[in-house]
Amino acid sequence: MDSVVAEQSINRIDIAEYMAEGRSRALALDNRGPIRRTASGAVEPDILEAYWRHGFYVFENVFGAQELADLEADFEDILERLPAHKGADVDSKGRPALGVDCKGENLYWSKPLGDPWGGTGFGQGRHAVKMDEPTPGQDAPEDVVFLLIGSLQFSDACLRAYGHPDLLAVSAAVNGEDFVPYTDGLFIKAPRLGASVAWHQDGTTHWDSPDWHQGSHGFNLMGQIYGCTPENGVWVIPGSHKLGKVDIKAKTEAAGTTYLPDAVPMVCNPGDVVISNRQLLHGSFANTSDQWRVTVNMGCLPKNPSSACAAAASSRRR
Ligand SMILES: O=C(O)CCC(=O)C(=O)O
Repeated sequence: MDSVVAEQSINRIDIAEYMAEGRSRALALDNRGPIRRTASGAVEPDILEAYWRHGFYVFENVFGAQELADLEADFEDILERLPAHKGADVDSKGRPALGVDCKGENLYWSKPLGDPWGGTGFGQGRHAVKMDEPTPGQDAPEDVVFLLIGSLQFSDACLRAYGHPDLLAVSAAVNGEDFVPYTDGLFIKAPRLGASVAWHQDGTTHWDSPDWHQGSHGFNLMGQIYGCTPENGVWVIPGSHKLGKVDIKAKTEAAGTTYLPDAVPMVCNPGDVVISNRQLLHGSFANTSDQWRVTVNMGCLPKNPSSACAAAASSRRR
């Protein structure tokens, strides 16, 4: 924790206070609760209205005890099968490591508590500003996996989560009936090791489109296996999905810090799932806390991004 104290003086803010205030601001928003449906099975309109207004909504208790146990068991199996270290072909037990036979890049590594993408060209330069990189403990490994892409091929529980009927109903309500899944991954934030994901907006294709709208780049569903806290969770700027491309450098320079004062954290219990508009300005700090955060990331895009979903058309325009 010494390193966190050091960062406080650099940024001249009290990190503990920032976390506590962010939590209060997040819990004061009217964007959390179970997925509620009307008698005809539609997602309740007030949920959709709050989603479009804030750009995110915390669905509580989506995964039940058995689904959570399955997700946790699969995640633990995945952890065991990771390469013993960056570049290794075998896991810590000498077996062929997960992903070594995959053609695509499945594993993303970082220095512990690092920010591998901030200020780099990764993702078409969308992570414009580097976050704080606290010093890890002396027993920390050289590198840690913080993102696994292609989780559905490694976990049936993740596959089942993707097909959760309530989440598919939410997807149809937001995107319109014709939508496509586009990503599957696990963001892995190990206690006292997990990397930061610098502030960014997702999506690269439709920012300059003449019929760009609040839903053009779809959304992510972020299922929480262990819950998430201000210290280890994703932070967002509510409403920023309506702004178009945000100048992140100018914003952090104006704030004098990457601990943006208008941001709020996603606060979740195990089994909660956040729907998060990909155009929201969002990011996460290095996980200096003692708690795991593992996000089961699932995303859906409208099949035709320029067509407005009838239910949301009136509230989704810029
Ligand atoms: O989970 C995180 O820390 C970052 C997630 C994120 O940036 C994303 O899903 O686009």
